[in-house]
Amino acid sequence: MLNLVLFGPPGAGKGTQSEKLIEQYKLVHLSTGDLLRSEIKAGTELGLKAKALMDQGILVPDEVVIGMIDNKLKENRNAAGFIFDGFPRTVKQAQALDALLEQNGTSITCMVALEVEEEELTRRLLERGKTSGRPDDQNEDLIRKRVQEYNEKTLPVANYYQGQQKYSSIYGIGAIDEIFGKITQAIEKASV
Ligand code: B4P
Repeated sequence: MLNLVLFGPPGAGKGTQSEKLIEQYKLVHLSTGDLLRSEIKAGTELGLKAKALMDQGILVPDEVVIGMIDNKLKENRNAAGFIFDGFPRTVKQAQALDALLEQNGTSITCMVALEVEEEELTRRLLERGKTSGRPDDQNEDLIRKRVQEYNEKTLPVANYYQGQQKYSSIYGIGAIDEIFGKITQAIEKASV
């Protein structure tokens, strides 16, 4: 079973690369950002609470996202593996994910971190904001806030996987297919 964590700051290319990885490895894609946005679209109570935070560039509480992932893992018991995109975003989420996977007799295979400078992240997200309709992509201050949240709360997750010798880092600027090639190399190396 292949369980991959795709890691990196907002706009690093996690969603973009996930689409290609799902096709290549037939994994179930679990993006907490997408799951939260579908709750918002459906107008659920969870969605309303999440929207208030996401529109300010702030992380949603751990319990909320851990609960969503727990449900999705249960719904997909027979999957060939999972790609976790935008999750875990805190050390508490990483610990919870390990515990949930252990209950199913499996574990994370590897974490691949995409490294992209802040200037390029801002440029990409503002560009996406022109067509995505995502409020969190349309304002430079908000993007700065999201990067700040990442640096403070999410970066320690990299150390967590480093401690488990499951971490690899890839430079995320360049052609999408070139970056994809480097990610698949890292996965193959971790899977032997
Ligand atoms: P996400 O939906 O995860 O948002 P993201 O980080 O912006 O997405 P991503 O990084 O996948 O975008 P991509 O690079 O593919 O989260 C949104 C919000 O939800 C968070 O701020 C938070 O509030 C909340 N949330 C989500 N998960 C949570 C969790 N676990 N805990 C708490 N809160 C959570 O795409 C960016 C753009 O770059 C695209 O337009 C793409 O075309 C472009 N691009 C990609 N690769 C490129 C390349 N190589 N060259 C040029 N452009 C490229």
